[in-house]
Amino acid sequence: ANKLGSKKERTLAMIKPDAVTKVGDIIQMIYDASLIVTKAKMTKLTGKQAADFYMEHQSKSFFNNLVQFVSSGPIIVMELMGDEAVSVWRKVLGPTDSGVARKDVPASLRVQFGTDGTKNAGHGSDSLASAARELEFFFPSTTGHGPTNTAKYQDS
Ligand code: RTP
Ligand code: MG
Repeated sequence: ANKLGSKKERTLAMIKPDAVTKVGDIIQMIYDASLIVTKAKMTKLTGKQAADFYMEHQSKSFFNNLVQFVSSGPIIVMELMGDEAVSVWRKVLGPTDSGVARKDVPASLRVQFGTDGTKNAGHGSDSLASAARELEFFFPSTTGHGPTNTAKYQDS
């Protein structure tokens, strides 16, 4: 914690396929929340990679829809950094269901750019532990043996 009692954190933000064209507005929302973008890339997940990423939800009724949706087109993933980045970014996203989120004031990212409980524009890590796993998934740490890393995740 710093002098003000807040903690610098990193989190994984994903702009889902339904909102990649809104990347400009979304980056503005990131800056307005006093977070900074420290890593970013546009990519596309295979169904298997999407299932891996969301494996905590594999027993849920919505799992197949979720995997299908998140692998349906390009996504943008970012490492965000700032005071309490994990909770701050989830607050920017708003409630999971964009339909429910629509009742929120002020308008969250999911209100503005999402559609429903599945097509909801964005993802944010839900804890520091999730953030560590998800950042490693998309931005694997290199082991110091030159420019090629042995990524669990690779662009394809
Ligand atoms: P996320 O992980 O994407 O940041 O979203 P979240 O924490 O707010 O919600 P979570 O419960 O982790 O669900 C992950 C994603 O699955 C899709 N979903 N569909 N009932 C449904 O149709 C349903 N419920 C969840 C959403 O895309 C949600 O963001
Ligand atoms: Mg979640």
